Amino acid sequence: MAKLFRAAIMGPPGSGKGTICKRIAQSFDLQYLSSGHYLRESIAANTEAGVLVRSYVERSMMVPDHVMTRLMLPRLEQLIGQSWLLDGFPRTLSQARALTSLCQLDLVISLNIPYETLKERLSDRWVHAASGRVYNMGFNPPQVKGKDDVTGEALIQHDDDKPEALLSRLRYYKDVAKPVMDLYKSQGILHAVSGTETDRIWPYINSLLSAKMHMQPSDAFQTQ
Ligand code: G5P
Repeated sequence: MAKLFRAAIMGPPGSGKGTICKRIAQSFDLQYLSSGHYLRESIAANTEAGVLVRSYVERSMMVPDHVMTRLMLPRLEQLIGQSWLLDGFPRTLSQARALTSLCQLDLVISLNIPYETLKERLSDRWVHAASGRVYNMGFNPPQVKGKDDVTGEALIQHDDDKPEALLSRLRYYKDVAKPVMDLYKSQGILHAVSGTETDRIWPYINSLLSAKMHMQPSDAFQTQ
């Protein structure tokens, strides 16, 4: 039987978590769980959680920990016995501790992307508000300028992607991410990856995953 493998990707806004996770999930056949996606989904469905988190997500502010863990942990509990990859969760020490109470991660990748690169990318980022689909005018442009590929609806740009707002978001990210990274470093599972282009980082991540998936200690009988 295949070994279980549980991984998470951390990184500041615009670091390429979503882009890289999609590649990993496809190449390694892992269940992919994105906190941002579940938040947007609950907002679109107008659930109780969606109403609660809307104002945070719209302003790119951190959703409170207890709401995030209530959103993510039940989904992970349903995946007992499966391998998965987390994008954007955990983001705080409290979230990381809640996750540890459920299961142990095998690998955490931290994307270390220079501020100038993030600024350039996010100022060029356009999103389809209803679905959260993300485009970049240079890297992955829509088929028709200003329109979503699937629905043809207009794309928008977030105020939070403007340079002043971005700088304070990145400072905040660093402060909350540091203790999370320290925790995973102390467990020997943190791998920091630096670079300015996803396509150049990808081969390294690809080899790292290939190596780890064949040597990590959990096995098919692991239940937590
Ligand atoms: P999200 O959706 O997790 P963020 O802000 O953490 O949102 P974001 O901005 O979506 O993360 P990303 O996933 O790291 O960025 O990066 P991406 O979307 O793949 O790439 C960014 C852009 O760069 C895209 O346009 C992409 O095409 C482009 N790009 C990628 N690689 C390259 C490259 O090599 N070159 C170029 N030129 N471009 C490239 O969470 C949304 C909100 O939900 C809340 C927060 O409010 C958050 O703001 N939230 C949480 N709150 C509390 N706790 C949690 N755990 C939370 N999770 C989410």
